Formats: sequence, structure tokens, C-alpha cells
Amino acid sequence: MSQIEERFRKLCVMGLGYIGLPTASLLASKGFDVHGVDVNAQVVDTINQGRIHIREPELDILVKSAVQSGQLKAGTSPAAADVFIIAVPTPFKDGYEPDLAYVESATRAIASFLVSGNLVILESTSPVGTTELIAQWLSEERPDLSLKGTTSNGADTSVHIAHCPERVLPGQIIRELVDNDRIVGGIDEASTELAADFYRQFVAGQILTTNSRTAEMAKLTENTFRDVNIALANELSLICEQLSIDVWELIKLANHHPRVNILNPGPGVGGHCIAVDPWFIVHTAPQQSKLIRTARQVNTDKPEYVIEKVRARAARIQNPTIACFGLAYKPDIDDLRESPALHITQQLSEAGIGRILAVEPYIDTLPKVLANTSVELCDQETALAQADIILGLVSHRQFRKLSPAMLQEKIVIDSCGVWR
Ligand code: SAJ
Repeated sequence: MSQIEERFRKLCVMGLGYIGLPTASLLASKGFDVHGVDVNAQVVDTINQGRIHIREPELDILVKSAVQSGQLKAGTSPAAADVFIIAVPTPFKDGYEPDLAYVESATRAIASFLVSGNLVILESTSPVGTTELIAQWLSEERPDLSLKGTTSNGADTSVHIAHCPERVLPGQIIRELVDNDRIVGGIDEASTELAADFYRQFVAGQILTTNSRTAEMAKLTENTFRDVNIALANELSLICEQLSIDVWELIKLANHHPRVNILNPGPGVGGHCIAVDPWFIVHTAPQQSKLIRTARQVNTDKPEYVIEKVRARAARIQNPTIACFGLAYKPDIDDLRESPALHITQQLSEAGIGRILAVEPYIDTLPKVLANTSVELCDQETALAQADIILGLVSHRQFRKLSPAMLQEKIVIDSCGVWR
């Protein structure tokens, strides 16, 4: 990795959430001058005090030292920079229509700060065509700027625009920001080259170049691949139940084939990415996306299947106590965003089928959605002592250590193979 080149020294990072804040603080720690921007003034204040508003291993230390060293400053509006990184949310609206409002407002907000030679990078996972839309929005705001790779006297005088999708896994974001290979796709070759040079300043992985549309589709394809593969595992779990076959043993055996690698069934697919991104493809090419849409549906239906299973078992017990093991959206993290485990626990409580205990070693208090329910947060030992039904929802390391003897007297419903 090279020293920071002067042409990339000043950065403006739009959005200080799960991607923007780790990126801003990591780059600040590498010596870039980083101005981070968030629309939420409270978030900005927290960061300027050297504290963080999200949980991610190592992030607190990184932000604290980046702020103390003066390399990272946060504000509610953008500032002039060499490189502008857009890392704002791209959710969907009703009908799974992608919502680009945050990308559009971040783009329009930076427009007045742009000068020739600047680089604008979209990192947010986005539907195909979004990077081109950024060029369109910028040219509406700044008709004076050249946005195509034009050169004057051999020097490139245009503003460059590229997509470089984030690919980091929550829980190991800081390491993956450096180690992962990156795909970089510009709206023209000059933009691609400049963006690739920028990522070479701090990425240890390979920099793979393409155009912006392919880069956008590549990110969507990665998460869709995972969604479809998990849907296969989830569908197999239903088929196996019907045929009295142990799905975990089945998948383990099948995966011994050198060209088979089936993922794990679970209570559903959570988080902010895998359950969202496939819809971006379905929305843009609905006629061609039959498999992707069906896979999404299989995964969306899985929590209801788990709930029904618990209902059926609980109906045979008087005043049953049901212990839900795990609320997080996946193992060994405290992130409850779009968590199927949380949804299932909430639904079981609302269904009034018994006393509901929740065991989640990564939180101290129940999240808002459970605050006004009768769900009780308790430790593993209390749950094991009091519950009739033990429902495995998240394969946390701590749960995996439970010995079969401790579960012997219980009705165990293991939706994620935690006790396999
Ligand atoms: N899950 C299963 N079975 C499995 C694997 C996962 O049910 O075998 C479930 C998890 O429990 C969870 C959901 O899928 O509910 C998603 O978890 P995940 O670990 O597959 O992915 P995310 O959402 O945490 O992060 C993904 C990553 N994408 C890929 O691995 C292709 C990450 O690299 C992306 O950067 C991230 O999405 C993103 O931001 O798009």
C-alpha cells in the first residue's frame, strides 16, 4: 500500500451509519483529513465527543482516536473535499420500490462544493442505474461542471463519479474494510481509474474495475446469491420435516460433495441487506427475476412457520413457558435490526399462548418493540429452569455450549441448528 497521495487527502463522507462511520474513522486513522456528515445533529455531537451511536467491534477505539487526533470531524453539512463518499441508507418503499431519497439529497447537498478533479463515490448498495442518476442530479444542480471524462491540455477537468459497493460483514467491518477485494465501476473510464487509485490508498485486497452498472449489479448479486442459497436450505428444512429427515445431517452429507455448498436453514433472513437487496433486482427486472422473488418469499415465510410449530407444541401444555434463545439477527452480535428472532418472539407474545422468556446475552434491556409486551428478559439458567419449551432462534456461541443433558427434560424446537 502506498502513502496517501495529495489528490485524495481531503474526504467528505456523507452518512455516518454502519458503513459511513467505520469508513470515515478508518480513513482518518490512516491520515486522511475526514469531514463526516450526518443529518442527525445528535449523531454528529456524539461523534465529535469521540463516542459512537452504533455497536461494532473496535469502532469505539477507532472513532475516539480519530477525533482526538483531529483527523475526523463531524458536521451536519458537507465541506469542500477531494473525494466525496456517499454512504447513506437505501431502503425500499411500499411495494419493494427502492427509495433513493437519501442518495438524492446527499448528492444535491454536495453539489455546490464540487470543483473540477473531484471524485464522487457511491458506496450505498443501490439499484442498477443509480450512479448514472447521481450524474444526472449533479448536472441539474451544477450545469457548469463537466461530468464526463473530458480532458483539457492533457489534464482531466471533469468531476468523476463511481460506484464502489460496500461489502463488509457486520461484526468484522473494520478488518473487512481493508482486507476485502473491492469492485469499482465509474460512469466512464477516467472515473473508474481515479476511484480505483483512491481505494488502492488503503485497501489490501484486490481492486477490480468495471463500469458503474455492473458494479451495482455485482453487489446485488452477491447478497442475492446468499438469499437464494439460504432459501434452498430453508425449503429443505420444510421438506425434511415432512419426510422425517434430519435437515442438518442431510446438508452436512450433501456438502461433502466437492461442488455442493448449501448454507444453513434458520428462522428467517434478517439484517439490513440480504432481505432488501434482492428486491432491487426484482423491481428493476420483474419478468426475469422469478427465482429471486420466490427465494425471497420462502425466506420471508419462514418465521411464520416457526411460530406455527411453537403454537402446535404449546397447545398441548397447560400454561406453557416458552424460552426464546436469541433475539439478534444473526449469531454473536448484538444487532437486532430486521431480526426474525425478534419478530418471532414478539408474535409469540402477542399470540398469548403462554409466558415468554427471552435470552439474549448481547443486550441488557429489551428493545422498544418488546418493551410493552409481557416478554421477560432473563439469563440462560433461569430460562432453562423455568421453561417447558426451549426455542433456539440464534446460534450464539454461548448457547452452542449447552450440553444435551441440560435440555433433556425440555421440548426443544431448534430453528437454526444451534444444538446440533
Ligand atoms: N443466515 C441464514 N443461514 C445462513 C447464513 C445466514 O439463515 O447460512 C441468515 C442470518 O442469520 C441473518 C441473514 O441470513 O439473519 C443475513 O446474515 P449474513 O451473515 O448472511 O449477512 P449480513 O446481512 O450480515 O451481511 C451481508 C454480507 N453479504 C454476503 O455475505 C454476500 C456482507 O458481506 C455485506 O456487506 C452485507 O450483507 C451488506 O451490507 O450488504
